[in-house]
Amino acid sequence: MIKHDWTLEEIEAIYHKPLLDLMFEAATIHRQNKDYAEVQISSLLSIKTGGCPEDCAYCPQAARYSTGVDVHKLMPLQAVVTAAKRAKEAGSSRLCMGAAWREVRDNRDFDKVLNMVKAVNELDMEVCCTLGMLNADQAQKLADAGLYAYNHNVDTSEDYYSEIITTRDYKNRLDTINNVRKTGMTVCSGGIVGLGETHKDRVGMLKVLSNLNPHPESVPINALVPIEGTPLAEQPKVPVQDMVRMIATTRILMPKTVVRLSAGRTEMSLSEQAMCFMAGANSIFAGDKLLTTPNPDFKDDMEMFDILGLTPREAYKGIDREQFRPKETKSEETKEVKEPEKVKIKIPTVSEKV
Ligand code: SAM
Ligand code: DTB
Ligand code: SF4
Repeated sequence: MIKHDWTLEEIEAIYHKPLLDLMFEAATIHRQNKDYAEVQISSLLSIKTGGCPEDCAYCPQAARYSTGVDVHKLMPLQAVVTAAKRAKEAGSSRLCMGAAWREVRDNRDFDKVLNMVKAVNELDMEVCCTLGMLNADQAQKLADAGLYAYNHNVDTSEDYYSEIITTRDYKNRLDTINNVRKTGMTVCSGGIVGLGETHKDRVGMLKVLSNLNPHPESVPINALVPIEGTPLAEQPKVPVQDMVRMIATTRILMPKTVVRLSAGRTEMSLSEQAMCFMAGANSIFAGDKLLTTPNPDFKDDMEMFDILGLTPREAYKGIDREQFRPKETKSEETKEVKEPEKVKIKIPTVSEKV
């Protein structure tokens, strides 16, 4: 049963079950609702890195922390296409392009991103972007370019949010998610475990996500990657059982959603990741880099898939591909210029002239 009115008490009761009962329940629901052996694989590409004006306490790309991240401006289209082809050949069905922006602006960089979306779509990959806040018009332009998913994480509970980010508020995040939803694109929204939040905050975050109607099609659960130079550099490693609890609870609350075991896999053994798949995870980021930090390489992940009997899901499986083709919109430069209406000039008669 799909529910959108989960209460904190109901979610807490699930989240705090004995771990093996929780895993068993999540695995059962997973098997009832999904082909549990099929795992969706996305690759990340940072198309604009670092120099971000925001103060997200976890982020290596915030300009105000000195993290040593390699700052670069927007990548050229050709380099994006090359990276996308490489990801597709390695086995990814989706490319997620990330930009260290607070929000999208209506400028030439945004036009370039729209062209990147079209170009990657034409490779028959699912295309995702994570570019910060969007207004309704910008969301529609991305949808028209053929974007399949937009990632915008709520990150944590509303109560804990201001401890982590002060340069925008929770409502801003929900407004962007709403703008994405209205276009027909799919929503990817999740959060981070290990920011110093309480169990109640984690439950609170899952309440927000599971009360969205419809549920996000994809929910990434990230373990904090602690970055030197950020305020959260000294956070302890997230225990694997906490990731399992979050993934299993997400699976139970949102049975049909793709639950993504996201950042933090380099710190996990194969058996720890197996527990996460058992608890209902059915997606990963693959490729040796997330946005700026390391990730297991494809070869190791494919070996893991072999051992666990998992298979990659093909792009657009069970989805109306035509709905996500770029629309035939004309760019500003190529729009037909309408002939100006002829102005009728009345030529004065000789008698009028005098
Ligand atoms: N600037 C855009 C934004 O904030 O929406 C898009 C890029 S941002 C890097 C995308 C997401 O990456 C963040 O919302 C956060 O959930 C995740 N993230 C960033 N740094 C992380 C870290 N050190 N550990 C885990 N997740 C992280
Ligand atoms: C998400 O939830 N996790 C990804 C993706 N969405 C954009 C990003 C993880 C970033 C980890 C830190 C880094 O590599 O910079
Ligand atoms: Fe900027 Fe996004 Fe990093 Fe926040 S998470 S500092 S908005 S790049």
